Amino acid sequence: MNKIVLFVAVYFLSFYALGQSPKENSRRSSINLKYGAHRLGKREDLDMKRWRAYGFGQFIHWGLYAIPGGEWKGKEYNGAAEWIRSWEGMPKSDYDSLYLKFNPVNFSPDSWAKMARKMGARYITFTTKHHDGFCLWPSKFSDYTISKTPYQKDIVKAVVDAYTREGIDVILYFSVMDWHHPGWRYELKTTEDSVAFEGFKQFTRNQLLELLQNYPKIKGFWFDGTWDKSWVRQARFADELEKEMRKVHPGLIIGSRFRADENGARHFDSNGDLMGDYEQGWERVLPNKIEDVHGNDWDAIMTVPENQWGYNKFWKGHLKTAFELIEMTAKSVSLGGNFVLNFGPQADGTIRVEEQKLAGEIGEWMEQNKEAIYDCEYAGLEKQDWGYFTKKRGSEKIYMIVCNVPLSRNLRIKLPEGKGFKNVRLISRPGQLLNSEKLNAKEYFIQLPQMEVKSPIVVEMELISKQNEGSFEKAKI
Ligand code: FHN
Repeated sequence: MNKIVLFVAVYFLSFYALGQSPKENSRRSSINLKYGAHRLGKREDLDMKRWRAYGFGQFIHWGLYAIPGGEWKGKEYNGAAEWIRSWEGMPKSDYDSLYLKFNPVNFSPDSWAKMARKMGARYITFTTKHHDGFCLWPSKFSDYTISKTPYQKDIVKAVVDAYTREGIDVILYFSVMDWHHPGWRYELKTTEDSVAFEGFKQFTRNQLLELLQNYPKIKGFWFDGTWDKSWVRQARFADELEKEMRKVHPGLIIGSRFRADENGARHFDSNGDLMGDYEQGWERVLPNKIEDVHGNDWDAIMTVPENQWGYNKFWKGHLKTAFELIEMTAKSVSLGGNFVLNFGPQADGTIRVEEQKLAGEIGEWMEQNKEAIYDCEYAGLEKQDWGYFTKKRGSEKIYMIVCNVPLSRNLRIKLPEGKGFKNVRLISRPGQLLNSEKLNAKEYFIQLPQMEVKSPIVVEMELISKQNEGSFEKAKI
């Protein structure tokens, strides 16, 4: 008996000393990695808690690609507008001279930030440099920057300052892949390639440290363009650089797209552990169930058309409606993630009317219903066909974001053993309690009143332990 007690104590103490839970540790132990995940489980510091609570954010892709907007000399490019430089229909020299024409005289960072705040965004991810290598800040390490344009002014600074003033946190997007830098390679095949790429690595480090120094208010980096073989083989360099950035900017948030481990595994290391502070792979697609996110933090980024990030004058195919985007936001939060909606401003600095309209419609809904999105998490309740449950962190408050109102107006809910609920009401009519009906030991109907439904409606309630079930209201609307 004593031996068993001793064994159990040593077993658990060993994990405690390593700062890992038994489950996490057993996954970790399979392969010994030098450049794998730096941490197991979620970050629990204040910066990360703040990130986790955002719920909804804005992405902005802006750069030289906004000038052609998906078209060059009367010909239409069928890919994503920000990739037009890679198209044979546009000579590289034409693209590389666009900076001479970049002069966004109507750019008003305050209007952008105000629009984002009214839309309900709590953070922005902003492109400092996309794959074309053009820098929207006056980088000391490049000759291809905003200061060489007729506009000249530092756009990154203007965005960081304006959004911060509006209470919106800023994350900087940075593409490691850089088509402009002479040292960039997709693959390192020769010694000459490796030498050139060493120069590129130092350039990348310099630019990242420069961004941290210039814009100390930022909360994190959103990395992109990290999938090519050349970068995937830089496990040690990227690992050290990540540590260096975190050291100079404590609290910095970095997603899972920055680096690969020594075996080339990306996002998740060779042991299946997340590399970075949150999973950054949900691009234009959302998880469907809580198991899909493996207990990690995550965000999902979404375009309005199928796949256009930078400004595209044509915007073909299905354009997502405000209703669809609100539903995606609700779904993301219900599965413990943040939802981030992309905007592609025009070359003159204005935001297209379709995006302004969407922002207005989403904002109207957010104004009324933000309580069900901000600081909310996975509710632990079985999903129902009418929509999504969210739960206010650290409380028993549950929200039902109803995207499909049943013809019967009865919303089915299923609660865990021993749980009941009270104070059920529409967020939009806090003074009126809703009727409910018990179906069996765990299931209930919440009855919606007759009402016009133009966008998702939100019902709130408090979960209680079953012994208090007597306090169940059956009130008339
Ligand atoms: O190639 C880019 C694309 O242009 C866009 O920036 C998206 C946004 O996440 N990232 C890359 C594709 O994954």
